[in-house]
Amino acid sequence: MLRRLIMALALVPLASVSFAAEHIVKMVNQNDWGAMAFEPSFLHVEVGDTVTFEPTDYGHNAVTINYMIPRGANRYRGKINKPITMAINKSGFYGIECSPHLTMGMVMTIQAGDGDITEFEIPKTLPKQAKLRFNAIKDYAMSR
Ligand SMILES: [Cu+2]
Repeated sequence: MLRRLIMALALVPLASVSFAAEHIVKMVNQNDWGAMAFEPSFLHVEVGDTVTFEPTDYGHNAVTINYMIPRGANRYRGKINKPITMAINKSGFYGIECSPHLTMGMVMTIQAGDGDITEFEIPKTLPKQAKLRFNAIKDYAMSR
């Protein structure tokens, strides 16, 4: 009995430890999504993971679009040409923009945890190119 209890206790830490993943997103002037883009532009993570945006090309930043993130999610505003690490603390969908290139469609989507991509809402008030990119990302995510 005691031995069983000790064994059970010994297993607890292993069972409760989850390894947070660190994801990298590059900010580039051109990729398969078009001019001014995040690579990748769709990223599926788990709550507790981090996402680091790297200024691979010149003149970009990464900012949470605060009306396109889960309630209570961390908000971030990266500086131009600087990396920024975002800690993903809520499940759901996150819209991310590059501020200088939002009007050129430089946006990306993070899915945290399980979710239905059809529930990712793309506000009509966004610039046209940003809406187009978000819709293309959504189509891509649905086709996976
Ligand atoms: Cu940019």
